[in-house]
Amino acid sequence: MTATANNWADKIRAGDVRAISRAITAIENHEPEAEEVLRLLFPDTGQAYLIGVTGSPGTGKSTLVDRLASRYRKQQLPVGIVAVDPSSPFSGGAILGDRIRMQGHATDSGIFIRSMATRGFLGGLARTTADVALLLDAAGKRVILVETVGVGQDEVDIVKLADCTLVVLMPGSGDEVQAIKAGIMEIGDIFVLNKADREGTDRFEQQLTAMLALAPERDGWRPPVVRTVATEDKGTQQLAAAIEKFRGHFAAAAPRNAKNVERWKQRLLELLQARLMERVAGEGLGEAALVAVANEVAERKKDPYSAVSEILARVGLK
Ligand SMILES: Nc1nc2c(ncn2[C@@H]2O[C@H](COP(=O)(O)OP(=O)(O)OP(=O)(O)O)[C@@H](O)[C@H]2O)c(=O)[nH]1
Ligand SMILES: [Mg+2]
Repeated sequence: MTATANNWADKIRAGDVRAISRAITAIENHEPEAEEVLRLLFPDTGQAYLIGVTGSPGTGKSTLVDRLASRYRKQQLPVGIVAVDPSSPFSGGAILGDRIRMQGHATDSGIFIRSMATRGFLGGLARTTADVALLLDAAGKRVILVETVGVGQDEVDIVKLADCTLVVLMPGSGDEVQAIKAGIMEIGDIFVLNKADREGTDRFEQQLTAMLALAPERDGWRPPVVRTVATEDKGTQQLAAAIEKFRGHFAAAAPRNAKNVERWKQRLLELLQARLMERVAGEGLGEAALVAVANEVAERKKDPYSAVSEILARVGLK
């Protein structure tokens, strides 16, 4: 380990905002230094509670995150917020809006806010988010809120990292219960019915509750529905209480360990895959070379099994 990495890690542990920001950029760009720093910091992780917040665009996720963050700050808990927007390659309007809304926290050093909009060129936004969460954990954040727009597999993978996942819904505007993607329903530990000031809230809640009643309990937990009006800070106390209840429900060592082991198993597989792909790419098998091989296979000039064996042989694996 280099002195620079050690120094950098020390600053992160101390919560130095610039050191944290630089490390996140390094993680996003897959710089080798990022891994070095993460390795040093890993023993300091495992303290933070990670809350995933997902839902369709505009349902009020950022407003809710902002409200929850304020609550945790009142309890003196250091908070990290990561807003992931996989749909836009650059920081888009929505994220800028988030920044402005979260200005209320701008002078509070106990809160760290970062938006991530870019996919690393080697893919793996979920992996990047997981590493950023570890970093914030090592930096002393005790609650980490990760906001992501729940549409694709990437987002589902991101919330899989979370200790507790909130699915944010709102009445009306086509967000009808029937239209909600099954994948999103399955990942919710708590369902937040935000914009409960709107018409159709009662009917929506009835439908949602009926639908959730059909789903099997998970380890004795039945996901509750919590009504909120985030803009007026209504129901957010009940939401924080529901999160605490969920946390308590899974606080017993055995299920928590099982969940952790399962999560690390998945992450190890992802890392292995990523590492392997990086090595393969390093051996000159980039996109173009891969297409060339795929062409040969498509034209039946080569079988796919031999093709993969040849690729593995290039990186010294049989
Ligand atoms: N009426 C009403 N409006 C709300 C409520 N919560 C949020 N809003 C408004 O809904 C709009 C979207 O809120 P955001 O918090 O940005 O929603 P979001 O889910 O983070 O949006 P994206 O990140 O773009 O997907 C804003 O104009 C909010 O002021 C609510 O409870 N009631
Ligand atoms: Mg948002």
